Amino acid sequence: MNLQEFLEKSGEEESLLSVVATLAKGIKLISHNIHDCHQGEAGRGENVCGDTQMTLDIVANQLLEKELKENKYVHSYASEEEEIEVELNPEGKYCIAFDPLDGSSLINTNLAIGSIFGVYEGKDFVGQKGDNQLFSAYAVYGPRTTFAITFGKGVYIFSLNTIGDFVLTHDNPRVAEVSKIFSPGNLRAVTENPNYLKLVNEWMMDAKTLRYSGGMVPDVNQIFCKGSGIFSYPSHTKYPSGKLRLLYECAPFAFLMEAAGGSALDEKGKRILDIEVIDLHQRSSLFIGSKNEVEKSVEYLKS
Ligand code: FBP
Repeated sequence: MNLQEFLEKSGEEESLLSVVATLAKGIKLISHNIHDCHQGEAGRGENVCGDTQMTLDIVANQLLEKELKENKYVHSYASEEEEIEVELNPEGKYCIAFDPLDGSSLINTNLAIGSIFGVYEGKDFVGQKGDNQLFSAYAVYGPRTTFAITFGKGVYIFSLNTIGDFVLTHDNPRVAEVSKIFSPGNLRAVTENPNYLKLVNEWMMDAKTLRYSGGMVPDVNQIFCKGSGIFSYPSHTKYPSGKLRLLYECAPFAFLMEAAGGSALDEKGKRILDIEVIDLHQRSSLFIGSKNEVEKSVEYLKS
């Protein structure tokens, strides 16, 4: 089944489906730009023609802005690349939060990167909670380009084929309560947080398998694809509230994870989807993945 057929059968509102189709188009364009080697070196100042090259984060942001502006249902967007919210269509009914290119520092080493989206009804984000999302999604740009989506029940992962169609390749994967895989982000925190050191040691002594790429999108994506796992990113001195952004990274992934039976908490044990947005760029710590592992980890951090 391709994405269009899936959306037609979903029973979701026409306007929301049209936004999903717009995001899918944006992802194809971003994927194309990533694979264009002229863009791959972007961010080095001027190109051979003397034009200032833009980093791919900015290119991705502009591509999404252009596509979303053409969709009358989109009121506004907030992006990790923009300081403030950008209004697109005053009559629109949805606002969309996104990280256009997460992990862009990994591009030149050719590791996987991604885009992340959260869609809300309304005209702004402040005062919203992740729980209010109507739809969230992410794209992975790896050896394959994939698009994982949820309307809140079940996760569906589509892979881009050679004729430009997204085809369903992971039909409602579930995330088991326990896991033998761990992805420990921000290991620097062990130098000042003995509880995190204890937790990572516990994972190692449990003979869990380490899978960590340095990009949150591929690292959490593998939890859906393998059906279990835990990804952690606690706070430490450099990032006292955690590094990852609530609106662009934590909330969309938490919405997907709960839809697949997993869990997402901050290091104090608060459910990510219950945290109110008070600032577009607010940060959070994050423990996400297999439910029992997430709960146990947070207990460790609190002890
Ligand atoms: P950006 O928001 O700056 O893109 O950073 C996000 C991210 O790249 C995540 O994908 C990843 O999990 C994390 O930073 C890794 O950060 P670090 O290597 O600094 O621990």
